[in-house]
Amino acid sequence: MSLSPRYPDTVHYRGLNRPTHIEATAHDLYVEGTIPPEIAGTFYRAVHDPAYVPRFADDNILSRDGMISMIAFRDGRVDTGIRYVRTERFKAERAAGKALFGSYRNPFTDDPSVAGIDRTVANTTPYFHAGRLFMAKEDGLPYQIDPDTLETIGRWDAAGQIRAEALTAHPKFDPETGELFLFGYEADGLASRKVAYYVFAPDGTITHEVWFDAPYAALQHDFAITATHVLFLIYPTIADLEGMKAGGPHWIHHQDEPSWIGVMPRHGTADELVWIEGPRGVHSFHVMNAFNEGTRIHLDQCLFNTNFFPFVMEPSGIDLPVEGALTRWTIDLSQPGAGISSRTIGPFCEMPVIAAADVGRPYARGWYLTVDPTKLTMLANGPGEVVFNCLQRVSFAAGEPDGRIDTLSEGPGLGFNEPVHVPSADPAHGGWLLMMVDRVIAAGHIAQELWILEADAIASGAVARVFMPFTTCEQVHGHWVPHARHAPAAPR
Ligand code: V55
Ligand code: FE
Repeated sequence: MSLSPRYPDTVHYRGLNRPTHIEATAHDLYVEGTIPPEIAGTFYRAVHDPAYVPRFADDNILSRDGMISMIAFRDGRVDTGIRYVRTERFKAERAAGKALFGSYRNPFTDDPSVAGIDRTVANTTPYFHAGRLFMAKEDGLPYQIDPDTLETIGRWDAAGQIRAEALTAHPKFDPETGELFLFGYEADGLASRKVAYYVFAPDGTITHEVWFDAPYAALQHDFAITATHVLFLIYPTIADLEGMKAGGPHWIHHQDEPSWIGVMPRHGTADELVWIEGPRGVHSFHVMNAFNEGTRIHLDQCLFNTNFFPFVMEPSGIDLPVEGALTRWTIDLSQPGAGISSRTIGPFCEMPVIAAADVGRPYARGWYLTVDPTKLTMLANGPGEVVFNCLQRVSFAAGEPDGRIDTLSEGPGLGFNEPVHVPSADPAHGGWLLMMVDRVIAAGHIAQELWILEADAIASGAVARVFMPFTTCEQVHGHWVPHARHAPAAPR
């Protein structure tokens, strides 16, 4: 560890990871093609852009300060805006004019002056519930954001009702009840096994709270709901408190430890929670969906043979070729001792997306990003040099993969970000995908376009493209908020 005077020359700060610090708005953007009139709402995006040179040159992308980006559609007009989330951390560093917080999720590397100040950078997912827009990261509580101006309202603990120190950046919304499901891990302190689980009514009031211990202090990035149950997903990327105290990383991946599913009725109690053991060493960041079939529960996820982040593999002493696939795990609530059965249902994938109406239910379609190795671009938009340049759609008939995979693959020179699905009012139409596309226009220079695709005809390409007037850093996750859920303020 050495103090770093300028942005490190690593993949975490190069290419699309080169800091921009842009805060801007632009109205009535230039559009090629025709925007379907039923696309009426706002695509909120989480972007990460470090405001200051990191204290340590080996820091990684997950530490970068969160920005909230919006692309608002109204009457065929498109507006955009982006602002930093004014986290407690951002405000302290802006006042000092330099980074005060140290490495990713290691408070022992911080300047002593910031002890006790909220460490989260709120850089992972925007979400909207009960009239409130949030920006979340799994190491802290979310920050509430004004959905029209993108100004930060502040750290949100539901007026003191949330006692957990952190909440997931992968909220689940039930399409029928309107409930919001959240959990937090390391919920009562650094490297703790405590998990807190909350259910919120459509009006935002907390209706259910459960605390329990996980088998170990795992990186629980995502989780799942079905129509009846909640699934807590434990893969063996485990917090290392002693290593952190020595200035090392938060996470060590344990290739020899089992994975686990904790399954509980949605409104159940800790003594109804059942732990089912799964394969050793595997890891997943993202769930596509989960659903019931009789007493069985299926969980579809982007599963890998290890934690693919190089900054997790290296300190863990893991030197494996990374392999992944869309994988279905099945458990049977009538035979929890039978464990987890696993099978491949699709190719190597990340950033899975489904229609909001399908969450927790049997479903027919999903989308995800992958890599077309014949059209590679070295754009450095993630933890590696290679970008996602391929969008695919899988489909299921009576729950089984139907063998059809649609593909939109572009490049070299183009990179795809996680799309959002926008439903159509026409039940015979599969809706739309909105996807930010990065395009290399000269060495070291990138422009961005928002592509609008027919969700069931992605191979046909964009029906409209919105040319973005400025380039932002990389998007993480996004969220679509239709006008029916938030009536936007009049144009500014
Ligand atoms: C991930 C992303 C995060 C994080 C932990 O994609 C895991 C995985 C952008 O922040 O804090
Ligand atoms: Fe995620």
